[in-house]
Amino acid sequence: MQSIKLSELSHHYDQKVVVSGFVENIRNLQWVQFLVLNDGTGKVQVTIEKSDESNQEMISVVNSLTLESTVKITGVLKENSKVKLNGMEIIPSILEVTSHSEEELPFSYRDLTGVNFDTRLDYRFIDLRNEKNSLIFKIQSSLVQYMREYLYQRDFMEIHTPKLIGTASESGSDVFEVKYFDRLAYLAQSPQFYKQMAMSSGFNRIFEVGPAFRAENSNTSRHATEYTCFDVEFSYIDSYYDVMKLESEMLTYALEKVNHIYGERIKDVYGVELVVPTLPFPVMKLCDVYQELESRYGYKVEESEKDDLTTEAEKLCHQLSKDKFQHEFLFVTHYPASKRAFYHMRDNEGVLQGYDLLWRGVEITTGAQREHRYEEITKNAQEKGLTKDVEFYLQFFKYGCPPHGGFGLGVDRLTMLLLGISSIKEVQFLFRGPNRIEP
Ligand code: AMO
Repeated sequence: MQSIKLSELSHHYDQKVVVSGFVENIRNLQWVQFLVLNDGTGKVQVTIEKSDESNQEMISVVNSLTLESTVKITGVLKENSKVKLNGMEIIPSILEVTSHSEEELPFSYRDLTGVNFDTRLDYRFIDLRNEKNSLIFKIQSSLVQYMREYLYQRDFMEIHTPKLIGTASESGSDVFEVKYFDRLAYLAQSPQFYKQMAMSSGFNRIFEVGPAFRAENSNTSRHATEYTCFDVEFSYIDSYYDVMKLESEMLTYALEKVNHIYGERIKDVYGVELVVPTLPFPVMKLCDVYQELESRYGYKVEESEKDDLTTEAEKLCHQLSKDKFQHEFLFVTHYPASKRAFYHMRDNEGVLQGYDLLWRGVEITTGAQREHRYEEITKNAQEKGLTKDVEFYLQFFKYGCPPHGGFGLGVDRLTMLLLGISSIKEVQFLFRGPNRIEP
């Protein structure tokens, strides 16, 4: 018999059941032994009467059983209003210890207050047994599922591009080198070039959810050296407004679904209200953002810093967006072309056809219409001093390539903001940063 999920036990009263899980609690009393089993979906009490002759073998097993061992139990499920845990218990006939846990855990994962954060990361597999921590990944999985679902419904196809590449994909400085037989290779910073290649392959609408590697030696709350990027690219667009529209609709769709399933729990467990955004998301030009930050909140920066959002300006954008638009998201456009990637399209006046999307004061996305005309993209690459490295990429535009655009959305940052968690380290399954590459 297969183990059934503890969350579904209530359909099986007075039936023989097989259940498996971690031993969360053991009470060894004079006349009876109680175990609490936890399988990640729920918990159940197992009751072993000591007076029953046929239980003697099980009783001796429980006598030496340690917390956090895993067991498989066959028994009958009984309703019992005296049992505090869901008013039910299992009366077992077979108890099998499937793994033995050491007596002492490195820390108690049920109450993490005061536990050193690095110790938690060293023993992340134990840290993730904490319900609040494992819930992060259930919610993240649901969020990504619904973003995928939105795209599948619109004829997008998921592709998988290589992460071992011959040349740097974004900027040369932040790239990890790896020894590749007798030459060097690099870890992909983004699937940028390949998702555009898919457009010139006639794929029309693609996305990819995969790792991106950044050799940024910065210890901030929102940077990791490896993170998960949700990348989208699609053809036959008229402008970058089509890209912003698709992204905002996708996010709204997914957040609405997540709210339906997890909204209450997010509020209870993380103390954060999930506000399903309204469409369309507000849009502001970069120069207007700075102007309003100054006039509304007295925030001033040097002219030379105004070609991008400072971290402080990003944070203030949360307030600005709420005050001005009653919205948590904000698209920022009209960045100076000189500061952005060469593959972003510029219009006839040189205005960059790209954007950043901020949520709750943090950048979660860069997106753009791409330059798809061979002569133009070659000129842009030359202006940035890129030629040899991007030669293979420029070829993609030589034999016909539809106008297209897309975006890259950081899944880790999105999760962090959704749950109001202040550090990216908490929302990565295993954080990767300048000082951490293990376990
Ligand atoms: P960009 O470099 O802005 O754009 O990255 C896209 C998004 O990825 C997330 N992100 C990060 N998350 C965690 N740690 C990091 N070190 C990190 N760096 C970036 C952010 C960011 O907005 N090719 C373009 C996308 C495109 O135009 O389609 C790109 O990679 O959420």
